[in-house]
Amino acid sequence: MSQLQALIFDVDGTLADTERDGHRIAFNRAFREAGLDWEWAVDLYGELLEVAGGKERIQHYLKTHQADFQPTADLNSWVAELHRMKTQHYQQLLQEGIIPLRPGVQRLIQAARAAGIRMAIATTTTPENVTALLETALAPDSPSWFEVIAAGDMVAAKKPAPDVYHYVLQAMDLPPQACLAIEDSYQGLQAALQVGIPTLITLNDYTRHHDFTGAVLVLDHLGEPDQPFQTIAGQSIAASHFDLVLAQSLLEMGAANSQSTP
Ligand code: XBP
Ligand code: MG
Repeated sequence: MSQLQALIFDVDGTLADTERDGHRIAFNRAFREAGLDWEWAVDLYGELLEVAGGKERIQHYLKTHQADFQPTADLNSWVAELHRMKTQHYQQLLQEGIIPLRPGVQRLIQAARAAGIRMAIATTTTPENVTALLETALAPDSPSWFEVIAAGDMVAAKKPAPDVYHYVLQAMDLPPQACLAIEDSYQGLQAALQVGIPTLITLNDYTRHHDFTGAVLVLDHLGEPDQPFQTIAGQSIAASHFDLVLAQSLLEMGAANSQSTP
C-alpha cells in the first residue's frame, strides 16, 4: 500500500482563481502599455488557455488571431519583452491582494505542514508569480513551506508535457505513487498522469468542460467544514472537506485503478 508522502500543487486555477481576474487583466494591461489594441475578453481568454504558459499563449494568439502582425524585433525577444511587462502588471495585481486562495487550500496546506507531509509546486507560470501569490494570499514565509517550486521555463516543455512533474519527483526523490497531484485542468492532469501521479481535480469556471478521464476524483473545490465540496466525478464521498485521510484513500484508489488497468 502506498503511503502518502507528498502533495504536489498546481497554482493557477488550483490554489487560486488567478486566470480571469489576474493573468488576463495583466496581459491586457501589457498590450496597452505596448501600444497594441488587443483585448483578451473573458471568453476568448478561455479559448487561449488551451495553451499553457504566457509566452506560448501570446505566440498562439499571434498565429490564430493576428496573422498579419509584424513585430518590431525578433519574434521571440519581442514576445519575451511583452511578457516581462505582463509579469510586472500581474505582480502589481497580486500586491493589491485581490486574488484569494480557493476554499480549503489554506486548511489543507496547514494540515500537511502539521502532519509532516512534504509539499511541492508544479506550475507553468513564472516563478516570481508563485512566490508573490503565496506571500500575499497564504503567508509571507509560505514559499519556504514548499520543498520544490518547479515553475515556468525551469523545464523545457510546459504542461501538458510531463516535464514539470518529472522535475519535482526527481528533486524530491519520490516515486509517483507516494504523491498526490492537485490540478484544475486537462493540461495539468495529462502532465501528472504521464508521470503516473494519482491526481485530484478541483475544477473551475474555465475548466468545467474539460475531459478529466484518469483523475482519481473530480471535485468543485477542496471544501471547508461549512462550505462542502461537491463530487463531480469519481467515487461519491461522504465528507464536507478534503483532508489528509481522504488524500491517503485516493492514493489507495489510484493504486487499485492502475492494477485493474490491463
Ligand atoms: C498556468 C498557465 C500560465 C498562466 C500565465 O497553467 O497556463 O500560463 O496563465 O502565467 P497551469 P505566465 O495552471 O496548468 O500551470 O504568463 O507567467 O506564463
Ligand atoms: Mg492550473
